[in-house]
Amino acid sequence: GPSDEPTPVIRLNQIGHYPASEKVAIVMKKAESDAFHVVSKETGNPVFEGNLVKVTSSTVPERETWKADFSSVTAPGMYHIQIDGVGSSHPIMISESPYDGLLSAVLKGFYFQRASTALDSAVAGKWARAAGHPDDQVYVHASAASPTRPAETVIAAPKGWYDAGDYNKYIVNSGISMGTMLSLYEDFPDYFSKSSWDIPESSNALPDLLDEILWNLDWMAEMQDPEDGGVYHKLTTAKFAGMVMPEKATAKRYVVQKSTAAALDFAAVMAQAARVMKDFPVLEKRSKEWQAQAEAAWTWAMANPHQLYEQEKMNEQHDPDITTGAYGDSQLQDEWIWAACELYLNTGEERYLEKLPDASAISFTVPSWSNVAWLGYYSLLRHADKKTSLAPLVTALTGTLEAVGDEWLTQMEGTAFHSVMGKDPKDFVWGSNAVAANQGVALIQLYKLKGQSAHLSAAKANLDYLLGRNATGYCFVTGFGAQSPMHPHHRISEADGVKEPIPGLLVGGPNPGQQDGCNYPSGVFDESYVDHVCSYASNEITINWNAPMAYLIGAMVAMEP
Ligand code: 9MR
Repeated sequence: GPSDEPTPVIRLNQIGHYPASEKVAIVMKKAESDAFHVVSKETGNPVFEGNLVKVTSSTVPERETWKADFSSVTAPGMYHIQIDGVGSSHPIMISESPYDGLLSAVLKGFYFQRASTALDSAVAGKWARAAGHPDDQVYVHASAASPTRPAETVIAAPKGWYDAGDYNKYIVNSGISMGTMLSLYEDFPDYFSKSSWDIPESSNALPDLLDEILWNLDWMAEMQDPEDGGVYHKLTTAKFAGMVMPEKATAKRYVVQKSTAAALDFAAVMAQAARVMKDFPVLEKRSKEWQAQAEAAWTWAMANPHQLYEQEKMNEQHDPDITTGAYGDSQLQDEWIWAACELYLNTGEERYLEKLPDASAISFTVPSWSNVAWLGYYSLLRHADKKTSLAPLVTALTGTLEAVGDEWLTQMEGTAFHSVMGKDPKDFVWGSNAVAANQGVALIQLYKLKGQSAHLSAAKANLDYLLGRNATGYCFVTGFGAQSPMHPHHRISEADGVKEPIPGLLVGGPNPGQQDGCNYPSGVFDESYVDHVCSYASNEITINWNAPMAYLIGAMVAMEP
């Protein structure tokens, strides 16, 4: 009967926990009793009784929540929480491998974003589709004209991942996505050299993670003008396409203006790719080419340090107007830092270090598409032992990360959902779920450096947040969880005629900016989410949000307790 329906009032990770993990549910409403029970699904018997503890949230004081800590339940199995007068929760899984299916799906999410290819039903199942966007005839936009490539010159730049719910391919946003995915491999090579999740290349000699990265790298490599080393900011149609399948979205595609941000992000990615891939015999030669491309992009950026991508200004000067995503950034210090770190690690050339701040000026910022400094710093820390000349900087980076991690541990206690995400309403930007995931990535970097389990636990708390322990009650990955987005702002999911959205995609999440003007159920910062296709500001999916999610889950699985 209806009384058996789980109550959404009990918020928890809807996917699962390792036996040894901290396990917490947050209850939004309470009856008289403080008691809660964890009940075994198999036997129907209670296995644990605990007390709800009132949470004092500093950010939404008027909202009352209670914490149910059931960490002491460790036996693998299926459970639910039962609270008299409140109801029973969504199912809870405790398992030695709670995230394997989720990880495969989130990584396969990148395969589903592939441009220029048909997806075969043997691999894509009911989400099989025809090929679209061959991108073998892409036009040089007037803003990108050069002596050797005047406007309307035709170039080819096939493959790549679609950025998001739209079909364009943006270098800046591919930058952070690729950096994060390459770091996942670089941090956990033992796990990811063997791990496979059914993509067309699964039976070749390369790890699936690198094959997937190569799909986008092959596109990126074509975005550099071989003549001068400059990199086009994006490959795009003039306007966003309608909500149609890729093969129906056939408007003319352009490469537009070269930008300094694109050149530096490109340089960082190509350098990191060269380093990560060079030891595979089939990639040895291309790794040298990527390194050369990285250096050429750096040289171009040094000669053109202020080529900002300002779309409106560009449209005043050139036709046709380009109105797709801008990824415009006016602060490039962090892009210099990232590219400098990757190139320095590959070459040992001190000139790159001139772009890094003094050790005393290091501060922490959570990575985002417009702020990539710490991608470079993570790489430095990863390889620190090989470069003793970096000692003062490495000490400063480690100390900074430690201070941030410890501050987050304290702040977590004052959040409504027992996660780092929630400590500050300002974290709830467009794509806030990626802020949560990138906080998790930072905590994992810290855990790798210092080995303190509290930092790993805090990373897992943000994963719990993303998988359902949050103010919306949604598990934010399509296809996963008891309450999951069904209507992401994603052209393929909307147009393919399949009821279920493409699985394994992280939606943007709560965003009180509500720039899409859709009808949201709430304006409170962490409730400001709507599962409607209209909502590109809270319910779109992107590669730069999926990448830190893949990293966070991938790290958990690779470091399996
Ligand atoms: O993720 C981007 C977000 O940080 C910006 O505030 C927003 C508006 O400029 O754009 C977002 O990026 C979108 C991009 O421009 C086009 N593809 C979809 C992206 C996610 O909505």
